[in-house]
Amino acid sequence: MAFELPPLPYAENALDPHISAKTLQFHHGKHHNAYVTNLNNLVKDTPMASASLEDIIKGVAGDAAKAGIFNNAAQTWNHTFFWNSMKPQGGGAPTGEIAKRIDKDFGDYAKFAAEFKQAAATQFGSGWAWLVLDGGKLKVVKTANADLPLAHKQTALLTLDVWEHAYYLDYQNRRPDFIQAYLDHLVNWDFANKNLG
Ligand code: MN3
Repeated sequence: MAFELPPLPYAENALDPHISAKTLQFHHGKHHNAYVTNLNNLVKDTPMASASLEDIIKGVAGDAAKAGIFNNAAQTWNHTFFWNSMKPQGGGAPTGEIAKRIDKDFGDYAKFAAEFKQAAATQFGSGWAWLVLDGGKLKVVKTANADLPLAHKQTALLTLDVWEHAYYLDYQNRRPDFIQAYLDHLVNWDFANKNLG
């Protein structure tokens, strides 16, 4: 069965004004959709067509001859994960187990937020900022282009897309304002808690 574009977990205007309906229409309806379509075309009539997205990503990571499959499979996975990393009226200080783990591994929420902002702002060009679990410890990491924690034996807990298409319609060149809005108004800590397992 072909891979499908999952619906957004909220209405297109639900994250407004921090992320506009217009941005979500393009970002989900055009960009995310194109990765799914490209992936289906690339794996058609191969054993990968019936594999899980995660198995495809792990199977082709680091294989230069399969970079196109990796990029489109990873971007399909990354965007679904990104939509779920946000919710309307989200953001602010964490709750539940993730709050305790952030205090333990970063010192406090403010130190985590500063590290996350730095990673997201300094990812040169296109990429992603992540909160991950790495060997039992929380870490902030950034990845370039389609790269993702799964390719580095890390468990993703939250992500922020810092490709220009994620914020240009709403923030133009002001990536730091987009990062701040994500932290203050959008982060879905329930999703991070669920990903802690
Ligand atoms: Mn994107």
